[in-house]
Amino acid sequence: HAAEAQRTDLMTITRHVLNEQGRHPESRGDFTILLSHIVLGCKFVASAVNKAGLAKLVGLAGETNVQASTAKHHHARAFTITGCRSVITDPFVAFHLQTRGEEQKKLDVLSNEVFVKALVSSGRTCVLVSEENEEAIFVDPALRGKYCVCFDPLDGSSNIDCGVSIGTIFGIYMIKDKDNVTLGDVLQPGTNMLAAGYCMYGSSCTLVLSTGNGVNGFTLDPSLGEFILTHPNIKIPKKGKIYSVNEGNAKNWDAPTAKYVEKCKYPQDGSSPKSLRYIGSMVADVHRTLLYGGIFLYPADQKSPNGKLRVLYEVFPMSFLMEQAGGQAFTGKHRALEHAPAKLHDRSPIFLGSCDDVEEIKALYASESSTV
Ligand code: P6P
Repeated sequence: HAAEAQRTDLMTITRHVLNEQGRHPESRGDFTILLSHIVLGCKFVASAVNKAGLAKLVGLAGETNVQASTAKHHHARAFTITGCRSVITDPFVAFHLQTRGEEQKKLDVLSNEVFVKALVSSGRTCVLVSEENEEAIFVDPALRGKYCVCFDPLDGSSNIDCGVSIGTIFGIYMIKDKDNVTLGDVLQPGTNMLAAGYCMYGSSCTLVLSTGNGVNGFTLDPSLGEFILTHPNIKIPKKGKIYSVNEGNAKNWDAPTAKYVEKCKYPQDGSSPKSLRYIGSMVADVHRTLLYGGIFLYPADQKSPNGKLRVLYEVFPMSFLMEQAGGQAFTGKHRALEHAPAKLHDRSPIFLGSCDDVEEIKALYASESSTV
């Protein structure tokens, strides 16, 4: 009977968050409404990604037309969205409007538009930061809510054409005064984040989320169109057997990173070498690290002194999740979440994963700075 009861007791992501919000008596359901719009965006992208091969949506924006030579991605100018609710009430309508007649949009641009419209139409956001938009998006005052969402709508999109898993990454903050929101409200340390998550579009569609009370994983059941709790209370193993880094950058690494990777390959304590697993899509590499343990590194190097990954919508959300799952996240100088970005698309080096593994690289950086 227990198994039967379990099978019919569908713990959807919405129900799970409602339960968690129950712990905050003052909450009026705003967060749950915001999350339901993020979930809708993820369902849309999952469906578009699955259809991509058929609908010729594959590939990046601007790849074929003339401006591609100047900018790989369309960076829309700053814009305020007005009256969004009246125009597009549902991302699916948006999608069909866009594909009917118009030149089909590419997945990265399409995903961004769907998330922006879904977040604005939720009426719970006042400022958005997207990897796809050069400037922050300040929502029309009539539609404003108290949250800021920083997101990468389709991270790893360069992998679309070969079918490697890609994903959406997001972080959520509360804004003190939504009617006077400024860029300063967005450029805050990751320690102020309320919630973070990612949705991985792979062999299955998995949404991993933390609202500050542990990490839970949900898998999309396409027959229901619902994300069902499949990975309750994820905890990353204390130590792992995998290191994940782009070894192609080894020539440019600084000494502590080089020493650490050397230790992974030629351990001096008689332990067996770690395995190297590197997919090149952050969501996929981080998801494997979270479930199997180990360490993911995107270090600084001479080519990119601040590393490659972006603070607001790659480093912060993934660092938040790692800490909530009992792991660590380090920039080479300090705890990743304590960094305060100066600009919207700032980058930061990142070492995240199992507690003991990150501890080792922290010790190497500490000893280097003490000898300098
Ligand atoms: P590299 C994908 O383009 C991305 O932004 C992340 O998803 C991924 O972790 C990283 O870049 C891969 O970078 O330089 O190793 O190809």
